[in-house]
Amino acid sequence: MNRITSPVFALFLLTAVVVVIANSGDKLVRKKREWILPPKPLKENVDYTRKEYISKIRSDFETKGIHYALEGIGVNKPPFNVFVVDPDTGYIRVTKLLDREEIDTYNLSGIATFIDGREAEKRIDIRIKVVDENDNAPVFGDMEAGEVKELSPPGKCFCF
Ligand SMILES: *[C@@H]1O[C@H](CO)[C@@H](O)[C@H](O)[C@H]1NC(C)=O
Ligand SMILES: [Ca+2]
Ligand SMILES: [Ca+2]
Repeated sequence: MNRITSPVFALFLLTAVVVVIANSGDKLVRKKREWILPPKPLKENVDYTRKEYISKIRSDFETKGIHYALEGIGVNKPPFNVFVVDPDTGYIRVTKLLDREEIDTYNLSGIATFIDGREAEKRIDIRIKVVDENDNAPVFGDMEAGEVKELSPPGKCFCF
């Protein structure tokens, strides 16, 4: 790169730098709006209930008086309270073992509000995927579930 320090090249460089700054300015603003630690997929049948959190939400408006909440199926719609969030820390915990054959993806909304109830941020989509485990292989081969019920009514014992 000897002798290419022409004014034109310098100008080109300067322009490029300006363009990059302009672009990243836009991106920076949007990045600031991302207030989630992206949740890792959770495996079905694995007990995560003792983990301090499986994901965190946090607002940039942060600290004083921000209150966190969740909404969605698995929180305030049945099945209730599979996921809970600490209103102060934004830590999301799971309270049950998950069953992928029941629900394979939880689509939750994270909400951050000020003390006066105003939402501090746009709601954030939190998608939690449940990873499959081969736990529902047929045990009775071709036998239908109905047959099993007929053969063994609940509460009765056929002890020979
Ligand atoms: C969440 O969204 C995905 C994709 O839109 C969908 O396949 C899935 O069924 C949704 N989960 C629930 C519990 O509604
Ligand atoms: Ca299952
Ligand atoms: Ca499974």
